[in-house]
Amino acid sequence: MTTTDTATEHTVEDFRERGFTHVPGLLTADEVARFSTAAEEALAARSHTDEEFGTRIVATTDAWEHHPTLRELALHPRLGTLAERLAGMPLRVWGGEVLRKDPGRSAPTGWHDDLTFALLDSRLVFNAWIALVDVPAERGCLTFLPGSHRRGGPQRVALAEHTADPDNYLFTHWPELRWNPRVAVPVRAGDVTFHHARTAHYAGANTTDQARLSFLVTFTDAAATYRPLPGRDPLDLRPGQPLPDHRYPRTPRAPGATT
Ligand SMILES: O=C(O)CCC(=O)C(=O)O
Repeated sequence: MTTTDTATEHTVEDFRERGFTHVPGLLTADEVARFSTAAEEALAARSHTDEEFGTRIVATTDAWEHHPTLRELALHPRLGTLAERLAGMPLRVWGGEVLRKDPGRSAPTGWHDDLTFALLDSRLVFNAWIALVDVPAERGCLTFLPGSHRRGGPQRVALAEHTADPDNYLFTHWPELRWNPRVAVPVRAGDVTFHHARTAHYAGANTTDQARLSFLVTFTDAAATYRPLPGRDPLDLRPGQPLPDHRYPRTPRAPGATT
């Protein structure tokens, strides 16, 4: 039985109710080995370290567009089929990057939601965080605030609020989130967690002696349009423009996938 077969109603409900879900065993061990090698190649070719927000994550820039093996991962039919089941709507791939948290000089990824940064007008944006090594809590697994994607108030705050106070802007704007249970999700190599762009999340520092390596794929509603943010307009698209198919392809489906 494949992972897509086991994307049960429970997984879909979990994603919609809690704003995240964990699917074990998306990738085989051979795939993990191949995509990890590709991830390291892409990091060596073109990467930057996030010092601005202090996470010290080493990340690629548009790896899914430049590295053919990572493009395969971003457009992996099992992943795409799962993503569309969770979403219940047609999707596009909007991004795919390698993230590495090195041992030694690692730091936590502060509490944030992804919609604050999203350059999209979209009914739904969400990430698939694919583990390419085992990631127990000590290596910096993701931690979520369940249900936080359904909080009241504005859909998203101004990017400037995050810039002014990257680790606390969510709690300043939505103080009730402080009292939300926090759910850490340790993952094995080849597992994937999906989280809604409005779900508050965090990741601890990597306190182990092995790098934390993952690949992040961002999905959006296929009908999304480009929406630059004040001071942030990096793409060669007009505000309100539908996303071009050649650059942001529709999500591929596994052969025989039904819904
Ligand atoms: O990998 C991390 O530490 C953070 C990732 C993240 O924020 C995300 O996937 O949205």
